[in-house]
Amino acid sequence: MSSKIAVVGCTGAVGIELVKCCHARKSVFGDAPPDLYASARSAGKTLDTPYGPLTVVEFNVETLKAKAYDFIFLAVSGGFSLENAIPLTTNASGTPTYVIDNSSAYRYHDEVPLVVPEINFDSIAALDSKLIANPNCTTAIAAMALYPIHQEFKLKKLIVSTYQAASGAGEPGMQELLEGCKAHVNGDARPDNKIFSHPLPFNCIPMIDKLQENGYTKEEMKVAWETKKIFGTDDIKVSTTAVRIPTLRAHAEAITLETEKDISPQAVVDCLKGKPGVVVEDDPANNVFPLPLTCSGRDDVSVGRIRQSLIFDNKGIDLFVCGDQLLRGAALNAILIAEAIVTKK
Ligand code: 11C
Repeated sequence: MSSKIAVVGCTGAVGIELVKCCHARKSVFGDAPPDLYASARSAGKTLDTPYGPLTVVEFNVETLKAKAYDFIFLAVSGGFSLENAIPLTTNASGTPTYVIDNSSAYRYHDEVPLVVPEINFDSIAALDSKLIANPNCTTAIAAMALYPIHQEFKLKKLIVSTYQAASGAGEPGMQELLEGCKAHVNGDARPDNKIFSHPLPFNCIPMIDKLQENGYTKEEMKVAWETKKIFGTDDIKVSTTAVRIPTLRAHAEAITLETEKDISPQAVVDCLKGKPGVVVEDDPANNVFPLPLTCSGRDDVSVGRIRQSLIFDNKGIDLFVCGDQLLRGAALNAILIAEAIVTKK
C-alpha cells in the first residue's frame, strides 16, 4: 500500500532532497509523488522532480488536515513549526498523521521524540507521539559513528570541532558561497555576505547560530543537548566548537572521545563494521579518509583517521567523521524515520 505524503517547504534545499529521498524509496512509500506545499510566494511554481514536474500548492493547515496524510515532512522555520506541527498531527479522517519536523522547535520538549532511526526509533512508541523531531545535522552525522562506540565502550566525554558546509544555511547559503567564490577569483577579495556573518570564500567562520550566555553558540549546545537526548543519557560531557567552512553540502567533524572501557583504533573499526549508515574509510597511508567532496550526495556517514588518543591513552580515540548535511543531516534521516514506521508497523 502506498503512503500519502506531504512536503512543506518543498522549494528549499532540504525540501528538494526530501522529494528525491521519497522517490528513491518508492518500494516503501509507493509510486505516487508527495504533495508539495510552500508559502504563497512559491505557490503555482513547477518543480522538476524525479517524479516529473510537480506544482507547488500554498500551505494551509486545513487543506492538509482534509487530505489525511500518513506523513507530513516540515522543512520550515522553527516559528512555523511551533504554530503548525501539532495541529497537523490530527486529520479529518481520524487516521494517524506523523509529522516529522526538521526544525529545532520541538527537539527539547520531553514529550517529543528526537530520532535517529538506527539509534532510538523505539522512542516514538515509548512517547506515543505523532510529532517527531529530526535532529540537528551536525549531531545526526556524529551520532551515526558515536552510538555504536557508546554501546560497546560507554562514552564519557566528547570534544567536537566541526567543519560545516554552506548548505547548513540552505540554498541561499550555497548560492552565496558559489557567487562569492566566482567574485573572489575575479579579483574581489571581500565578496558580499548577507547569509553568513563574514565572506565565506577562502575563509572560515568560528560562529554558527546565536551566542548563548555560556559563550558557546546554539549550534554548539545543540550537539550536547541532542546527543544526550538521542543516546538517552545525561552522563556524556560534550564540548563543541562549530566552524563554517567554504564547502558546499557535507559537514565534517574532528572528534576526540573518552570512554569508560579500554578502546583501540582496531576495536573502533571492528565495532563500526557492518553498522547501517556508517562506512569506515581509514587508510591514511594511501590518502583514504572521509572528505566532504566524496561524502556529498552519499547516504552513509564516513569515519576515518581513527587514532589512539594522546590525551586519554587507552581510554580515548581521535577520529574524523563526514556526512552529507542535506541527507543524513536532514532529509534522509527524516525519510528513514518514516520508512521505519512503515516497515516496522
Ligand atoms: C548549520 N547545523 O550548519 C546548522 C543547520 O539545528 O537544524 C541546521 C540547524 C538545525 O548551519
